[in-house]
Amino acid sequence: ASAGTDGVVPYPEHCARRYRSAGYWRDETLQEFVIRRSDRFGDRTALRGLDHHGRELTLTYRDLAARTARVAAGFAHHGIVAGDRVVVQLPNQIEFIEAVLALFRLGAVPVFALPAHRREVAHFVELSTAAAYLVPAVHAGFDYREQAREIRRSASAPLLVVVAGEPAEFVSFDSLRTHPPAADFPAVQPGDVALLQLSGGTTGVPKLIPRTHADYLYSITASTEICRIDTDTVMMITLPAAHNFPMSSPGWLGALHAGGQVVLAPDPFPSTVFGLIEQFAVTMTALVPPLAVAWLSAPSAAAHDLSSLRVLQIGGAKLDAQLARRIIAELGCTLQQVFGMSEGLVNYTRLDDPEETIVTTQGRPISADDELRIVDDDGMPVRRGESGHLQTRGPYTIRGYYRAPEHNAIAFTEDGYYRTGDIVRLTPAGYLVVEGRAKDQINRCGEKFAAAEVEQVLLGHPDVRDAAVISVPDLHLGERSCAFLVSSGGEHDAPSAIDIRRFVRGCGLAAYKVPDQIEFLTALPTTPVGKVDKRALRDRIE
Ligand code: J2J
Repeated sequence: ASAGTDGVVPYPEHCARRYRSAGYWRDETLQEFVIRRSDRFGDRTALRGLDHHGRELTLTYRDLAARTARVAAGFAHHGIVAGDRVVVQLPNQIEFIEAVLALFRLGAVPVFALPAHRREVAHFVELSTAAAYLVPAVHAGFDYREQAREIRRSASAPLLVVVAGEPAEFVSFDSLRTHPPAADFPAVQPGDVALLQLSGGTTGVPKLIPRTHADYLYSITASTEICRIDTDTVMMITLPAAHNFPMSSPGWLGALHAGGQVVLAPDPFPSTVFGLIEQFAVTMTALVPPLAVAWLSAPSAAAHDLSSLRVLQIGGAKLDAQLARRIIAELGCTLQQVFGMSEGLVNYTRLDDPEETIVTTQGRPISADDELRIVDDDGMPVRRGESGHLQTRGPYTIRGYYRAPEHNAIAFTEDGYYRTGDIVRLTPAGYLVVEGRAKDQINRCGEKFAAAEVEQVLLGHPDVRDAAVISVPDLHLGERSCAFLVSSGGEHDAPSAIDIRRFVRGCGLAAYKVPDQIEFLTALPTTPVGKVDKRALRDRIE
């Protein structure tokens, strides 16, 4: 089955025609991306970072294209062909970029997992019927080969495992590079699926987001213009490079598209990134709000020259206006708020907007053809300026999750709008202000996950009879998660918080989903219709 059409909800033909004639969707694809960039920017520096050996590398556009060609040939040698899905789970290292660009070359479809994911990966492999899985050997103390073994054991189809590091019984990434570049690969079409991004999720398991070559490239190139990315840009990738934000808004793909430099930060902490900013004269990077707090309060800020930093993008979670003002005052750079989503729609404050707009709004859409609808609980449009549920459709917003018809019936309106689950209002100037969230999700440090996913796991504990997970405002994380549990043995026989945490981890959930706070109740409060009353739980914490 090809990822070109199967399981993907297409854009209606009249919309596709409009997006092409308006010039949003072009003939360009991500398949030729690295070759075209190399033709144009050959000897310029494209990428700096560590490889899996811990070596510091600097690659020109020509180097990157040459390596990509070899890695693509290596994947092809092992049977990966156009349309195959390949789950990529690598940290911010050179091999991540090489692998993704090589898969694009082949017309294969990367599926982006985060290094923190554990049992989630088995789900991505199954859902996408992946042909291959790409991992580090050991990263942050975790042996991914062990995880690969387990996934391979339970997978319903053969799975090629490629390891960036000591491969054990698997294929080593280094060996992929030994293959002579192939002459050519079958051409993909602009409307084909280029990649599968992860959704934060609002149900038991995270959904996959099919983005096409044309729609993704449009959002990237339009973003490079809005953010004024050019050959002088030095973009540091501070967040995990697999995230939609640092990948495409405009992210590392945008920086490479415009001929700039990409610097991969192996971790986002001041002790690492301040040195990189100084060493490579970084001009721009993207952060989530809790990281910005960590940067501002780092004692080492004064010891480094951060004056090269021109634009700091903050997004992924709500940025408090006071913090926004502090960032501008203390870092002395232009702040850009970014309110985006892997499903598509991205809003930016513009670089020359008045400071008040930058501080108090989350920006406006990329495209004149981004359609926004703000509705009340009954789906009726609210009066302009009032807050309501944001629905959107447009030239780079998906019409459905991958292989998820039942969920799509809920997550999308009949006329193709995506129900973002965000509560927003519009300012008179047409800027969005994010007021809250209707979806049952936790946004912890910018990592989103569904409350239901953790609740299901908690209910599997033999001593837990009922469970509800909510988000609670947190000084350091933005939001932390709190699990309310009802023990089967009654109040005095409740398991310990340590036991619960160990259990959740043992079930293989990513660490960021393990409840930060655990409270026991004799019963969960319910609403008149018998649903768990999460508002009452929230009030309890406050
Ligand atoms: C409040 N909530 C925000 C913001 C995202 C660019 C930037 C971010 C993402 C991203 C992205 C917010 N203020 N500034 O993909 O390309 C919350 C909303 C939204 C959800 C999407 C990009 N910016 N959010 O964060 O898919 O709830 O994408 O619906 O990870 O994050 O999360 P995600």
